[in-house]
Amino acid sequence: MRRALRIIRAAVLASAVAFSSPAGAALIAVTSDNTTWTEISYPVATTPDAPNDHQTGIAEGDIVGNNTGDPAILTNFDDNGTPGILTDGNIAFRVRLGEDKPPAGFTAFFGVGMDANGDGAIDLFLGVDNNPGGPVDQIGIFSPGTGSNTSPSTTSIITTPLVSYAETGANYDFSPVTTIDPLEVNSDLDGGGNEDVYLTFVVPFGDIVTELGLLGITFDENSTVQYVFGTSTQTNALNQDLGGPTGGTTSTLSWEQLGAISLEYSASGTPVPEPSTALLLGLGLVSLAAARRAI
Ligand SMILES: [Ca+2]
Ligand SMILES: [Ca+2]
Ligand SMILES: [Ca+2]
Ligand SMILES: [Ca+2]
Repeated sequence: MRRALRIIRAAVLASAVAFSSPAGAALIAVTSDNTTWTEISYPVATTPDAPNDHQTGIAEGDIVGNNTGDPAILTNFDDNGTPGILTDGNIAFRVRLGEDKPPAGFTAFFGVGMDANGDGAIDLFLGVDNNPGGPVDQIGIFSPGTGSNTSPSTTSIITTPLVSYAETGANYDFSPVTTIDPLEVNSDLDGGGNEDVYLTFVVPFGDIVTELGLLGITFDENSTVQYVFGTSTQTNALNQDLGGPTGGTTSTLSWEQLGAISLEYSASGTPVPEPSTALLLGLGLVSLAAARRAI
């Protein structure tokens, strides 16, 4: 089975290379300011992440941000200039962290868990693995472990990426917030005395589509996804800080119960509207009718 999957993966990747877009297609500029990015929000309209709730005492792993001008997590998408093709282009994420602790540069793991089929379980992780214990600093697409991956306590990450990318000035950036966000309100949200920083990375979207396809999930830029974000001092779990809740990195609550999974977005970054009141009312009447029938 595993060998068959490898063969399928190789074949799909080969075809992806064969049909890849010409060089020079528009890319997301990793230092572009926040005004061109989409802020990721949570169902509970609280601070996207509290300062000083990280588990390790290292503010470089403390996700910080608010809803009043200093966003914690943002996304961006470019469609490769091919609006008719929904599986190419690039997707990017940006997270705000409490400081750049010496040595200069990001020296931890930042993971973006994707629930790409709405069942509450993380299907893939995208991430920046700059953990000193790792083989090399890299961006990657990672597989979750064999647990249910529905809560912090059931989630793990296979440390060897399915696909990896060398970090370059085109797909990776780690910059002080005042150089990234012209609308900056407070540049030190954790109050630690050091300017906050934005970590930004880009992943080729087609590779995500391919990996989800191997899991049996059909996905394109219009597909709905929810995200879990976290930092870690080891690549195999998000042990440092989670976007959303205060603490909770070892919680047995589901991602949703914990408030650690985002609202729904299309992969291209458009918020998916909540079901309308009329629809909810309709569903309520249907269930009421069903309940009456059951009595
Ligand atoms: Ca935090
Ligand atoms: Ca550092
Ligand atoms: Ca899922
Ligand atoms: Ca700070």
